[in-house]
Amino acid sequence: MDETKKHKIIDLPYAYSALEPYIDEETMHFHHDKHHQTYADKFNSALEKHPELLEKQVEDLLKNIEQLPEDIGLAVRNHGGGFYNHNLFWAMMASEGEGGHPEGKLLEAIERDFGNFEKFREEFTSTALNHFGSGWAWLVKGVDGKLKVYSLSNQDTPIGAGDRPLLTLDVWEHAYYLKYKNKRADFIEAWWNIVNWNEVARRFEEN
Ligand code: MN3
Repeated sequence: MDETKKHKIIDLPYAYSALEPYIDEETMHFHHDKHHQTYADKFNSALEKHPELLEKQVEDLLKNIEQLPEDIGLAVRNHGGGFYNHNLFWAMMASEGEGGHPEGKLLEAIERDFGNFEKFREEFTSTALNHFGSGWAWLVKGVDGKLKVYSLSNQDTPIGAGDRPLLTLDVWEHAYYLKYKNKRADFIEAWWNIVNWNEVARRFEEN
């Protein structure tokens, strides 16, 4: 297959140790270099069966899973979703103090749709904590402009439903087990320190 057409995982926009002590360097290596890379490899292998689909953006494929050839629909949903979700996840984090704060129009929308920032944070935290099994918690902007929080299982993404991802948290055990063991709540609490609010605001304001 044409190597240049393969989907590639993003390089981390910071050092592997940059999210310490909240996410440890070893977890970042396993998560990015092994787990994320495996999703990309399996996504590319599925597309090899229908090379014309390599011309398409991952977003287009994920928005139209129903229209994909039957033999690769599930692989695109799972591995294409895993490829896409992790690319978002890395960009939505930053070293402590580097990610800015929720402010301006983003903060206004959070206050409009959740009451205040603390209520938003509580809702996102409890959604991430109570998600049963593997999956992701999401803050999205709906087509009507409203912000919503929900979780999705496995590697499903909000974009099929037309929602724009603003912030996401991976709650698969591989995201936290090395450091936090079974304590997902501690991982979520720590993660709030390394949210890249500048990136969330950029996505919120994008046309
Ligand atoms: Mn993961």
